[in-house]
Amino acid sequence: MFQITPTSRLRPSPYYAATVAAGAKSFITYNHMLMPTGYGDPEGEYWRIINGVSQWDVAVERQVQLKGPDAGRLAQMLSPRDLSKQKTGQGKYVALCNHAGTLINDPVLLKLDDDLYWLSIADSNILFWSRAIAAERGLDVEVSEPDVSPMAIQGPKAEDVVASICGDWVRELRLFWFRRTEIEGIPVVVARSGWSKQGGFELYLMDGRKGTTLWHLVREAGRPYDIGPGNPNACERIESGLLSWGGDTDDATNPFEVRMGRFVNLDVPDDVIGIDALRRISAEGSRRHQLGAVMAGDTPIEAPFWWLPILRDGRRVGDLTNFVWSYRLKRNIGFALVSRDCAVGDGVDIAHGDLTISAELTELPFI
Ligand code: THG
Repeated sequence: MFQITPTSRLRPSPYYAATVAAGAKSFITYNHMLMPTGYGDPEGEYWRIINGVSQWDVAVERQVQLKGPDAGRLAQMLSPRDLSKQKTGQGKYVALCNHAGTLINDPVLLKLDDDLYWLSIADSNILFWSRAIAAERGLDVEVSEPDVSPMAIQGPKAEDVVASICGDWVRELRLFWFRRTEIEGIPVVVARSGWSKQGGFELYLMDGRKGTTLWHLVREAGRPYDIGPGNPNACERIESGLLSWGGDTDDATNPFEVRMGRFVNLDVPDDVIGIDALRRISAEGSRRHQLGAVMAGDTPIEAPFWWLPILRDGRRVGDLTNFVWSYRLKRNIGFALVSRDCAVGDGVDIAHGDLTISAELTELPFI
């Protein structure tokens, strides 16, 4: 095998040394960084998220900081979700769209103060995008990437672990809400969030020199709960219907196509980027929608590298944008991005190399 060298082009996470020491076996690139994607026991790592508690290096979820008198105006221009009632200490899952209404990222937006916001981004360059929009609109706001690196603690026992570190107040946090605090002198933001439906928290480390210290602190606090290393888990997130921007979306996907219509408010101000296009798409109805696909057969099929064609009655109707063997459903399942006239219950065929796999379209989430 070859070796990959972390450099400024492939920036190491503050938790890099700790995850390598914990036995990280594979990585992906995301926002020009490396993220661990496995520690050698895929099924054990999955059940730990479902039944226990798991510790993830998600420093690749970079923050784009908006700071200054126009920070709130810029945040609203960037997102077609109504932010007028967002409180300090509240996060919101938002769609970022371009002028054509195409989804270009799906971050969590944290409001730290009236003049301070973080966009906790998926894998596309929102730093450049936000700076360009701020400059073109003549806004009084500074856009930067701060030294902030999230670690996720996910699973039904995550609350006990984080409460043992931070105190019982974390039990009262509502979904996506957060508070700034310190853990043994290390500045962090503690949020109830994370890319699983098993419950959990994210610690946004605000001092990149303290990655190893924070990792070990969480590992020690988690020991009574049998915490172990893990990562954003493909099986859990597909079962739970969570979107992976850039994985389940292409260069023409709008929010309505991928179940994000509930995060688009058509009556936001006219200066919100893409809102004209989104109003038109909403009125006309979008071309595609996202359903589940449950494949025939009860043994694992090797997952593909890229989207697979979906056919109905021999005609191409869309793509399977991911798939995985579900440990809970004991079926191969995936997301189908298919034309509007496809419906739950339809039988389809999936072209997977030399295989043709029959499947049934279903509602999302699967579980
Ligand atoms: N945490 C943080 N930053 C992130 C992610 C994260 N940045 C990148 C990526 N993940 C952003 N994408 C998502 C996608 C889905 C959810 C969160 C971030 C999510 N969705 C729930 C759902 O769809 O059911 C809840 C949405 C809601 O009801 O508001 O949680 O994970 N820091």
